[in-house]
Amino acid sequence: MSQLRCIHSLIAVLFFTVILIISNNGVDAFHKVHPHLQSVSRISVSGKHRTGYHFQPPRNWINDPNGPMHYNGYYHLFYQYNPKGSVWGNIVWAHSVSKDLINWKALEPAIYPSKPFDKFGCWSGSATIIPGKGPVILYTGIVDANKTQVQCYAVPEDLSDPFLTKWIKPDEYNPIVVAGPGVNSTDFRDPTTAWFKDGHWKILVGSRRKHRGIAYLYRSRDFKKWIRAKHPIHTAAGTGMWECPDFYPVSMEGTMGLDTSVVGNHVKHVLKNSLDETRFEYYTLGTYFTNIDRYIPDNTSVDGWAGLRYDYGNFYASKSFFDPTMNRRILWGWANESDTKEDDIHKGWAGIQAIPRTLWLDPSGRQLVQWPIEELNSLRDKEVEISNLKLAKGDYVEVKGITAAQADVEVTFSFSSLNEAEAFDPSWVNAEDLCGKKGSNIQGGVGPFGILTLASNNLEEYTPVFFRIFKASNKHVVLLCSDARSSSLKSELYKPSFAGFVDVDLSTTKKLSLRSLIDHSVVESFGAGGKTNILSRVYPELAVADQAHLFVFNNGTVPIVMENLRSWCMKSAVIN
Ligand code: DQQ
Repeated sequence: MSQLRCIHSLIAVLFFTVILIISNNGVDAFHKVHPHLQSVSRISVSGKHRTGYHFQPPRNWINDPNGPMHYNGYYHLFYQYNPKGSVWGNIVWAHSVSKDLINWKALEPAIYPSKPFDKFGCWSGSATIIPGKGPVILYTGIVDANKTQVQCYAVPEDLSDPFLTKWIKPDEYNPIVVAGPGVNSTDFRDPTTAWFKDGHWKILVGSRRKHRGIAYLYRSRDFKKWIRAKHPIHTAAGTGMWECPDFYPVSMEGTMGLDTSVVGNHVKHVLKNSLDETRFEYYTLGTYFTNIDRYIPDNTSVDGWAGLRYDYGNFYASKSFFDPTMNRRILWGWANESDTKEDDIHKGWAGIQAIPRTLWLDPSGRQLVQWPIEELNSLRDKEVEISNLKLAKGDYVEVKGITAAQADVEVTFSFSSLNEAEAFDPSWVNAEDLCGKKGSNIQGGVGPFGILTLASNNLEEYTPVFFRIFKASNKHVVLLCSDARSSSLKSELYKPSFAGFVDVDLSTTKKLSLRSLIDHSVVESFGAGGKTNILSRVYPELAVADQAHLFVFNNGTVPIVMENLRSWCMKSAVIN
């Protein structure tokens, strides 16, 4: 009997391990740790796949954007950085400043291990600007080799320095928060930007209890003494460790962003968490009940692994901030790698940041919408425009005259009828699986149609970004794919068939738009005006530099009209 129980437990353990491995997005939970490689630095850095206008430092490993903010005329981007090598490790807060969020000047690291409470690492966190006083950074300090985590604060040494180059960690009150009884001290990190309500500053800290994701709430009157609230602001079963929580209001009308402290009937709140177990993020929209300091997601928001994502591709540990100069909320995300650690060591760098995106609530109230910040347009150079091009079944048309490896493409497609749309099987709940089944070469009814980015001369390599429309019992289902499977001749890369469903009503308009920011090893796409977005990191062997091409295509039986395509060669940003 006991033997049987033993076998059952073994099977159960095996089953859950397999589920975890499968669901783990092809990467290990937490950052892959390779102690012997952490301080291996290359003398030369490979430029082959380096980006022209996506943020990346001259060399080495980067991950999460930290505490972005605008202060006294400058945008500040801090980010997790390994100064000694191109795998994760030796983490400091690197620091760059910018006037326009596109061109960046690097400064010395703002925060690095220097105190007993952060001797083993300075991990992610956020900035808060205290009215009349200036910015404060909250970050996670790693205290010991067991990775015990505490929350710490740092302030600028000299507020009159426009770059805020040096940051100090006052001994008084640091660390400001330690995991109390019942809190998992090795999964307790990434404090949010604080908001102010009823005489208190409030922050969230990500954590977990067993497999339940948790956002603990802390309150403070003076930003120094912090007390944990009786209840977390929110938790969700089965989601694992919540990294980099982000919590902020969005206006129920219009596209303007709001300061993090705004509450009221005219706003909804967003809670985003980065899931350590899947390395994907999800967010919910809901109501923040300030009287009890609880957040309750709307019943239209799935609160779990299958929830809404900012981005259905390589996009993680994101963080938003309110930009008062243009009254907008801006989202930054880390675009993690798809190549191998051997490649990262060889090329001397790993990781980039996505293009900052403005974000607002869709009029439906069911989801957010994102769009690249308008400053990006300043890099647009030579333009090619094509209008009213009919794409019959099997047509592939090259868009000539642009630098296809470094471009910005905006295109609108229309279709006269949806009658021939393929039937949708309700069991197709996973968009990525569906895209894997119905790739760009599999003929459909309405679609697949879209663009082939980073395509080599004879189409040995290409990253297709395309729509496919299905007919369900009472509506049409739109799928957006960014399929990396054919992106490179190299086999050992992570090449998923990234995809997301697009919540659009095709009964009123028979059009779909797509924008793709192509940048050597990145294809960052925005479907239907930013409703469904997918960033793919790809490493073509042949489709590089001037050997890369761009096509539009249709592989559905219904002819598609490409109403308009505008494509720009993109200048490189100045990032040092
Ligand atoms: N990266 C940081 C952590 C965070 C994780 C460490 C997310 O603070 O939880 O580099 O990528």
